[in-house]
Amino acid sequence: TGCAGSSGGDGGGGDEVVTVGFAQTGSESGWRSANTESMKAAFSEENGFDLIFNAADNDAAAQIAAVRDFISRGVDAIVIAPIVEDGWDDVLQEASDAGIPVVLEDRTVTASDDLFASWVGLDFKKEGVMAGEWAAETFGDTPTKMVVLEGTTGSAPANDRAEGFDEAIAGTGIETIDSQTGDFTRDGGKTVMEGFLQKYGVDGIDLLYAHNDDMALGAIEAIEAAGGVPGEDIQIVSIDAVKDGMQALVDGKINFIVECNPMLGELAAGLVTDVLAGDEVEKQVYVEDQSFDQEAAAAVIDSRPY
Ligand code: GZL
Ligand code: ZN
Repeated sequence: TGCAGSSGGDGGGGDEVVTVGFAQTGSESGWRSANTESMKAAFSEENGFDLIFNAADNDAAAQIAAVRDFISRGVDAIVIAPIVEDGWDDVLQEASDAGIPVVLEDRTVTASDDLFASWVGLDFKKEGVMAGEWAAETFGDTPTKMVVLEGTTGSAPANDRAEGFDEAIAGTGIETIDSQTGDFTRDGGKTVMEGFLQKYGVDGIDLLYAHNDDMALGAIEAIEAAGGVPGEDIQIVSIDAVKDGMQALVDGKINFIVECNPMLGELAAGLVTDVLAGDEVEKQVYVEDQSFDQEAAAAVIDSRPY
């Protein structure tokens, strides 16, 4: 199996610099900032890389254009965190025709896995199941009105976190009364939650499932502005476990968080190095996630790297 854990190094053999184009989603959340930092640290000059970085501001068309630009510049390898799952077949085929290997990090695509060398990331469906199992254990048969702040429409995490959560709460008293995308941003979470609160009132909502901490943090602002107590009047379960989310958990404003580890840089750089060296690599490299309740968060918050 590919030694995906190997650090950067001179991918092309010898000590020539390896030029890598990295098409990042944008800078939509605290998670994304930590992921970008991890990628830039791994694809560093001292590790033998020349990184061309593009952040597509959550715009799928702009991200595909950035990948086309990398192809025309003849980079040695391309890394992508695909904003959405669909629409990748053509440009990935063009990269393949140009002999440029593609490694996916974080999110996945629906295109055939012949069109990319490897993917490293998290099991989003499992994250949804872990969040849903907490909700099922907490609310059980009690009639519970839930609203959902979905991630970016068409993104793998939004699709899979919804699927996993819904499977885990099947048969419980939890009813989804509304579900809308907040695009993984704080502002998005706040605006959509304001709409939910206008529609149902604080008393009409028992539980919020947010697909990431940034939207949960925006929703907390909206709940407090409406005179509600987040974590009590409306319980909140979220995913990512970034610093601000963990602080809200310690403060009792969020009740449970499933981690989604953004530190994927070393693994991605190892995969690029292996692929360029002609090594066999795993098609999928999964990183483990853990989960936190309020006391577990208090125990680790000072030692968290992001
Ligand atoms: C998940 C990642 C998601 C995070 C969000 O791996 O793609 O995108 O959960 C981020 O915070 O915006
Ligand atoms: Zn190897």
